[in-house]
Parts: sequence; C-alpha cells; structure tokens
Amino acid sequence: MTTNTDVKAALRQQWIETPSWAYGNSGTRFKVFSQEGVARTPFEKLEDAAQVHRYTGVAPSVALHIPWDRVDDYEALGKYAGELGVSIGAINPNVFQEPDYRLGSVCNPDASIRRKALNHLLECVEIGRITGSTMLSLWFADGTNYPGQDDVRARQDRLAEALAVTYQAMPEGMRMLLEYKFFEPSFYTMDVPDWGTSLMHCLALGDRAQVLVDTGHHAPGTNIEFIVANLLRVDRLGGFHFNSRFYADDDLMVGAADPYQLFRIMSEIVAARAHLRGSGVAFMLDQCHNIEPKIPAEIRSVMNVQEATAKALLVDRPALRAAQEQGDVLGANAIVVDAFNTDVRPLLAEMREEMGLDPDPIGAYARSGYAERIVAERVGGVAAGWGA
Ligand code: RM4
Ligand code: MN
Ligand code: MN
Repeated sequence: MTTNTDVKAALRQQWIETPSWAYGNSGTRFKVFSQEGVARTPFEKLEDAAQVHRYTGVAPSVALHIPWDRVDDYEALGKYAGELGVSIGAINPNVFQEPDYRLGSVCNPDASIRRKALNHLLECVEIGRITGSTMLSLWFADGTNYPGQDDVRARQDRLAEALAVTYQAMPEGMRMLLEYKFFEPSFYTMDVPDWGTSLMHCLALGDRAQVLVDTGHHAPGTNIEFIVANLLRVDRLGGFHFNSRFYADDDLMVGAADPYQLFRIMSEIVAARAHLRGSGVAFMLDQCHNIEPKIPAEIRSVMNVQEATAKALLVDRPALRAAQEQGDVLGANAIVVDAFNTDVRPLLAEMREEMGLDPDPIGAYARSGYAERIVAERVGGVAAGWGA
C-alpha cells in the first residue's frame, strides 16, 4: 500500500516543462488578442517561465521554438536560464511558416526546399548542443490536401532520409522526439499522422528516436492511454505535449477538458514507473493561452498534471493486481475510480509546504505583484506572438 509520504516523495521528483510560446500572444486564425506585459524577447519568456517554477517547484525547464526564439547568442540565453533557476528544454524546429513550405518541408517534392528544411533541423541540433538541451522535438506540418497531389510513399522516403541525416548529427546525449498529428494543416494526408507512423520511423533510426504524444492530436474518442501503455512497453515513449481539447487541436490547459483522461494516462505512466526521473519520459506542456493570463494559466496546468499524477499514485496497485487475477471486473474498476475520486489537493498543499513553497501557487503568484510589474515595465518593443 502506498503511503502519503511515498506519494509526496514521487511528486517532488516530478519535472514538467513549459513551452516558451505559452508566454507569447496567441490566438486563432480569426484573432490574436494581445495582452499587456507579454514577454518581448526569449529572455523575458524565460523570466516568466521561472515564475512558474518558482511557485510550483516542478517546472525547471523551458522548451524553445526556433525561429520564434531566435537570438544572436544562444550561450547567453542558456546562461540566463541558469541564472533564473531554469534550463533550456526541448528544441522545436519550425519548418511550417515560410512560403517555401506550401507543399511541405522535408517531404516537399522539390529537393532544394527539402534541403533548406533539413538545414534548419541541423541548425536546431546545434542550438541544442550550445544550450545544453537534450531533446530535439520534431513536428512536421507536411501532408497533402487532395488525393493524387503527391506520392504518399515517396514522401515517407523523403522524411526517412531527412530524419536519418538529422539523427546522425545529434550529439550522443540528445534524443529525437517525433510528434504526430492526424490532421491540420493538411486535410487529406499528414505525413506523420499517428503513433504507428512515428514509431516506424523511430525504429528505423535507433534507440534515441522516440514518439512524442501530443494529447490534442488525436481523433475524438481515441484511447490515448492505450497508446501510452504500448509505447512504454517497447521503450519508445519519448514524452508528452500536454494540453486539452474539446474538438481539434485546441491547445487549452491540460486537464481542463477531461481530467479523467489525464488521470488514465498518468495511471499508465505510474504503472510502468515512468513518472520517476530517469525514466526518460519528458512531460511537457504545449499550450496557448488566447484569452486567459498566461503565467497563472501555466501554473494551473502544472497543478493539474500534479493532481492527476497524485491520483494515479494512489491507485492501490497490489489490490488492483489481485482483483485482475481473480477476474473481479467491478472490484478492479472500483480501485481505479476510487483513486480518481480522491481529493488530492490537501496532500499537494502539504507537499508544497514541505518544499518551502506556498501551498497555494496561484494565490502566491497573484500576491507577488509580478503581473503588475511586467505590465509597467514591458512597454515599448514588440510583444512576442504566435508566428512572431
Ligand atoms: C503543432 C504541434 C507542435 C507545436 C506547434 C506550434 O500543432 O503541436 O508541437 O510546436 O503546433
Ligand atoms: Mn505539440
Ligand atoms: Mn498541436
């Protein structure tokens, strides 16, 4: 039986990475509502991310998106992160926002455009090396809109080739995470639409290529925890992009739409002991805060992941195994549902106090005056924004 002390010890080790793009302005294709005090530079994004870590104690790294976070001196950026008490996490190349990429990036029928995209991937490997990042996180918008538009198999060959060159270029301590998404921006085929396609490429590449599961990138009703369990089984779950969706790739706060799904996912993670540091699974947020203030939204998201993890840790595993072995369908299910229905907020508050943190991260952030300060200080310049 797991005690509350065990649960708290496991939760203290948690590491949830926040994305630099969550701290910039974002919106839909209809409107971006800009907010006052929004970070203007990658350095300011790191400052905001450091606030999330300061009040939660479990968000010590920040993912970058290049070129959104392009700077002249990456060494200085990495150093600044260190001074703020955070580090640079996954490097996300961006090969979907230039006119050249109309027909794709590394899968484009034009070899010179493929080369350009590949060069950007290689540049990101280098940025990772300089900043001390250990993950190259790849997502491709590549695909087609109409049957016949391009050769489906040839596109896979082009993808495999670019991935192989990139993989070879990675330093030893770096992993490649390959993200999938079933539709959008392409509507007929995406070149990496699902975990099967991602896994096939990873298997061909080698041990340091793993699948990235973005919780918003599945058709409604998809059993994501089944995918997670299977990837864990073959040691190819590289990490998550956590967010919530009601309809498509909504990028809302994780746990907002379906906390039970998040719990079921974390339950598979805990069952495989993959929540422990060193398991190699990266727990990252990939969210945009279009109408809500960004820093507290990230804090809330981190807390949502913590709550789901705490509940998953409370599942009575020996009792569950016994019920499963006895074929006790209702008993086994009840053990899982009981854990989900436990109010873990007092336990988390206690753990935060033990860590020297305020038991109420959102309230503590609000009381700190940081939000008012950035509104007053960040005047002039251009706020970072989606696509900026
Ligand atoms: C994609 C995908 C990627 C993210 C971009 C901005 O849908 O989720 O991870 O980098 O959006
Ligand atoms: Mn993502
Ligand atoms: Mn997405």
